[in-house]
Amino acid sequence: MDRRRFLIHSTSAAIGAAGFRSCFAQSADSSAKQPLPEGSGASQSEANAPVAAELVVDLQSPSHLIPLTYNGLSYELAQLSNPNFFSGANKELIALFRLLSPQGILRLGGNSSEFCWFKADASTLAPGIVPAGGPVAENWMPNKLFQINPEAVDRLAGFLHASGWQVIYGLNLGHSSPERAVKEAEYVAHAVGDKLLYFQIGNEPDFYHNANNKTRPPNWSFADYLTEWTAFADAVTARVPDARFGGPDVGSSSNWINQFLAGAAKNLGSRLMAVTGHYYAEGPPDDPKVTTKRLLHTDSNIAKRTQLIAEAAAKDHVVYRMTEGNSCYRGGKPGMSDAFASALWAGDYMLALATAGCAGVNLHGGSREFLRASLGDHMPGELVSKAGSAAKGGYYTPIDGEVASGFSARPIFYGMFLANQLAGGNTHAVTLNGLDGANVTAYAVEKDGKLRIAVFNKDETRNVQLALRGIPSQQATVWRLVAPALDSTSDVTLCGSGMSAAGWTPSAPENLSSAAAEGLSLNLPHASAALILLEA
Ligand code: BDP
Repeated sequence: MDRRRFLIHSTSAAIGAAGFRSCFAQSADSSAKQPLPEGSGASQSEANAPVAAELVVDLQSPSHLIPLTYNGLSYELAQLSNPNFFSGANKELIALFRLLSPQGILRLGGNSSEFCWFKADASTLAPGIVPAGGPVAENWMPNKLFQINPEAVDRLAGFLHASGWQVIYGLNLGHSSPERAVKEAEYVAHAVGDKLLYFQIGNEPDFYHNANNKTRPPNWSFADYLTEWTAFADAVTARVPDARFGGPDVGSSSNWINQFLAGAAKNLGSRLMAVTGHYYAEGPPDDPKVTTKRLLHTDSNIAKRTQLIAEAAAKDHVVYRMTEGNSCYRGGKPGMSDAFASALWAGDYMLALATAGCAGVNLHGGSREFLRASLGDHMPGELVSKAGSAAKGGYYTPIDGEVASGFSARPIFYGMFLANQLAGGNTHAVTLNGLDGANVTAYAVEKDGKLRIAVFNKDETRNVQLALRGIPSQQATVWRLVAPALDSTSDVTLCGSGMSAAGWTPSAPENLSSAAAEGLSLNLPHASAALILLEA
């Protein structure tokens, strides 16, 4: 457990909570193996009396808008070394992006962005890179360069126009120069136009001085970083006056975010659009302490810390965005990151951050080739993969596949989709009473004049019966998110249907109604989620 719980100040609390969780002592995978009934549904409820609890929506609570651009994906920048991937011709990938969000944000960065170089013209040569010293096993950064051609950026523009998404484009700070960054930025700004949200410069610079990263010497500090970063940003601005920026894209340090806010906001003024950081809930996958049970136990510090940062950012007229993260760093853990558990985690996590004032979340994924390369050609999840279950992509990727074989939606995609149903709505505070320790969370928004409530029962065994209070309506439609088991890697459905590049149609909406005196009540089986769409 060496790094990357987002927001360093919460690390001790997180470790404390892990200690508490260790009373569930078990091997890395066992928590996910208990089979649940088909659809986690009614027959199980009979065997397992539900916890009678209350969900109260406070319609008078302070409220803020969850932006329509909240939902996002993050990919390695090296993905552009294959110009056929992000291309207007990649219809299946475009269809899945559009399904996930009509207005999402694609962030291109990751470790590989520090090893990408843009071949602006025939005379541009590859940068000389000194390979990280020491044994390969201790180097967790790429050990090769990735060439990006102008053609790949042109095709990226086609992809963005076809999907409706915007891009956060990651420029190489680790092994590049302001001159190279300027040429790349000029080309990207021209080709991508208004689909460019902003540039980021460098990936997880707070890790640069680490022994398994070695992008900078051990004594390299935030002050050194800000000087380098500002030189890049100013050089880009001199040639691309409309360029906007986000940063510092830290791996874990909230101190760096605060210092960046103070330094960069002062230097850049309105050229700075966002402060950014990463969050991996657990890792690495070969650590036996990394379990589904831990993943599903919400770390309340994350929302609190996010709120503090979002509030500080707002004072400087910028937003806070979580630009890269997932359930488990170092490529994810099979049976967890690629399974239904990750759908419940992602939906809950995204809405917890949205409620805390975060402007958006980009969950990381992409081709296995580039995720593996981003980690110095390691993929430790393979060590704990069950025989015959070798994942075709990175274990945590929301969209699996390649241009040649086609693309499919992983379970986590469904959780992201569910969370996105609250985007464009104004938040309302929700209180859950009488849960008796059951692991349930809920979020509400008012969208187009109607209430929408997302409820996650992340408990592995306990069903709940939720009486809905503070709600003006006696009629609702319910979409359920279910799968055979927490470790199911297929057969996930939302409202009775699976999702694919061919689309998604809600085929099993449930009606919820009540006599006026009783009010609405929802039964929510363990290991499932639901979206409640109030009629008025
Ligand atoms: C992040 C890197 C990304 C990796 C990811 C991981 O930015 O390139 O793929 O970790 O560990 O820190 O899975």
